[in-house]
Amino acid sequence: NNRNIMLRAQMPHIGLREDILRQLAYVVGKDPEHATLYDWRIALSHAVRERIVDRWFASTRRTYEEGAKRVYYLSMEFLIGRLLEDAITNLRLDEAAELAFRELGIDYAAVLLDEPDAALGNGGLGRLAACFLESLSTIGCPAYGYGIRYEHGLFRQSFEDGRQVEAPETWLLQHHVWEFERPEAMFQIGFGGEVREAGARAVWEPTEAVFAEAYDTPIVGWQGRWANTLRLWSARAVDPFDLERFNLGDYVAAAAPEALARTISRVLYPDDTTEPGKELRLKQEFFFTAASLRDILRRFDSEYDDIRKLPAKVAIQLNDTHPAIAGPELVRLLHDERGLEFDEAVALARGTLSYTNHTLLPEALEKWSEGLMGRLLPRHMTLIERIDALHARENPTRKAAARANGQVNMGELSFVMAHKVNGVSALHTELMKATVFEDLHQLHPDRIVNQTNGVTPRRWLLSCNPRLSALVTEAIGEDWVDDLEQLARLEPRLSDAGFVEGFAAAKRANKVDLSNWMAQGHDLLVDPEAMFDVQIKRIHEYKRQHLNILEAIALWQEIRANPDAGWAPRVKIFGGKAAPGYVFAKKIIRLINDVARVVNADPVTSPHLKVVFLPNYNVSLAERLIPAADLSEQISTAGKEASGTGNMKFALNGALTIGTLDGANVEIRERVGEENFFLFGMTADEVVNRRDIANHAAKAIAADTRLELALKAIREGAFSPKERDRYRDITDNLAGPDYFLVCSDFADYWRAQREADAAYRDSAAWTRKAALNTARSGWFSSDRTIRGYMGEIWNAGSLNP
Ligand code: 26Y
Repeated sequence: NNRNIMLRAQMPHIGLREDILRQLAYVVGKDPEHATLYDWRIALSHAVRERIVDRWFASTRRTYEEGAKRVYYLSMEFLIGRLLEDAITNLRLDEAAELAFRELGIDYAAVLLDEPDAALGNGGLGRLAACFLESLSTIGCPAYGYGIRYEHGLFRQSFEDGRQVEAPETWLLQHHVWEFERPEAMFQIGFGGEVREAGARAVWEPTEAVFAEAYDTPIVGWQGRWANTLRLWSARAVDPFDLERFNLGDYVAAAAPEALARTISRVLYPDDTTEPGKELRLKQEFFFTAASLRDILRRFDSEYDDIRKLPAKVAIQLNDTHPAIAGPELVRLLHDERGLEFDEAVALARGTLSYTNHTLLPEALEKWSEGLMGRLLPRHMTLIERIDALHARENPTRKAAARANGQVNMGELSFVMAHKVNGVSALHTELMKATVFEDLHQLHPDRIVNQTNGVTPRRWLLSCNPRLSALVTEAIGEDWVDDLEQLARLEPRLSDAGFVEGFAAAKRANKVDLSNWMAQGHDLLVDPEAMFDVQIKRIHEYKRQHLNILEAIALWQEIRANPDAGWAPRVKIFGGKAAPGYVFAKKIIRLINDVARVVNADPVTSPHLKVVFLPNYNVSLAERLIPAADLSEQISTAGKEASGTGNMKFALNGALTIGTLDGANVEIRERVGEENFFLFGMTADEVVNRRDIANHAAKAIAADTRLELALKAIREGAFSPKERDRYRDITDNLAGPDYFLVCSDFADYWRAQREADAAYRDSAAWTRKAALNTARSGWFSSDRTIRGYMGEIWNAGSLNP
């Protein structure tokens, strides 16, 4: 048996088919004749999971043996998507699995597609956390992700009459194969109550409590060399059942305690910018942060007996301010519960904690009212005050404080409690220093560092784009998979006609696949020869999907006026969800759908222009769209997109970017070369100045007939004939305040789009530019990002053999 385990570790494909059949029988309880796709998927998943577990144990053992520092990534969101294909890719089981299912006469691709996405995140921040987990395992850095096991992830989106309709997401209805329940890892988390002073210390006596129960998912890195753990917390009642009530016949009330407790981990907040200010959200934040810290200290105690070693052995990364309560909570654990002096407790906490900022948008910076926080976390309120006082003593010139004007500013708190604070792109980091954290940066000039985001090449090239991956591997070998800068070696191959043709053929085949999928699933006929122009991301005014659709309208009008001008055919593809309460964003969705209906039905323009909004954009849809994209829309108002990570995925897969100088676009353009990037729009500085110009939007409209006509068409009901003023909010906003400067950037966007058209007509030159994007995107691997955090923030090492 030991020999079998060893063999399997070295050659995981051995016996895969037999194992699938064994799992099907003994775990799923089906024979092959009666197995559904679901049954096959569960059987395959178990067969794959078995092959991870031994490595997982081995990784943990190594970490203990070496006394290595551990990294803890605390995040409210982990947007992992499907897990099965990722595990199969990283264990290099893809060929074996394909073969096994061919022999079994089962459609392997369909088995993979049967898995629901784990959508435990909203967008960029959550997806970044997922890429980081995978890179941490690939690098072999001992690490844990800590988050919440939401029963319902991000809502499912459909369209009714062009409008977004939300339905609950139910990924846990089916058996979730990847998690291990850990009833033994259970902590009681309190809320509310009183604080009793006991000498210099205090004792917090909460009135309300829930259990946090752990569920572990192994995350295996490239080639299975290492596996880390994602530990998600689920809430359950301390006293789950009211027997007395039950015996009295009140069955609903009897079950109430359990239902109430479970609401804490019931659902992911679907908002990614407007701070909800809801008690339940604050409860979620404290719930998972407090449980994680208790778990971290328990593990630390099992190995070390001197708490002063904490910063040397533990690094805790706060993914935005959502777990910021970790600062005061860790101080409470060290000071109140372990008896350290307050100042020392703060110093140890600060040495352990670091904080990533993901946004400068004022509405997304978390602030909690003192009233709410004081009621829910009375001890933490006092500790925050003392942290402020201590910081003010250390820095007499400090202007602001975390606790001010009846609110707790979680950004200020996180900054003060962290030894490093990082931005997620070079531009964003500089803007942090100059704006939100200006004061604190002056006091602590070494604290803010930059770690430009990255994406995992395993998911975002190797597995989502097998055609391009095969071509790359054929050209330069497969070392690129965990050393992405190797892609630079493709550049000399650009003089090789065979390679360039192969590149074009891969893109073309990906586009044919996507066209077929759209024809089957969505009844949409598009020409794979056309340029696939893709904007996929959350719907937001600052991301400016409305700029894109305005350009589509203007283009439609211009083609109608002049159908024979030799237009480069285009398919504009949109995808993305709006926060359910974000009325303006939902209007943008409806406008795009209305425009699509009118434009796609126009026989004059339809050979040249199609507009498509695909519903329910998620990680899996991104994996389908990105490999088939020609043009990547990264058109946010400069200064507003902290980094972007979709922009990197597109460039890596050989799409050209049309974009502003915002977030990581700046760094992408520097690397891929300005001649391979369609730049437009104002810079972040120009944006700020432009807003000071009176009637800036009206002036831009008056200066641009195309823009004027496009807005006029919307206003006159060209896309909503039965309800002419349906888009009044949008047209009024754009003609008036236009805070995101859609109008002011329109003319230059139009110019850049026409340059893209011209470039696309020269298909050989286009392919060359596309291939250069791939060859020069190696730096955007999340492996590079994680190495940056390890060296400059965590002081942590790798244990990979
Ligand atoms: C407080 C709550 C309402 C909230 C919840 C989620 C606030 C923000 C978020 C999510 C923010 C987010 O996804 N930010 C994105 O992070 C990416 C990773 O760093 C960046 O690439 C992207 O520019 C940024 O918008």
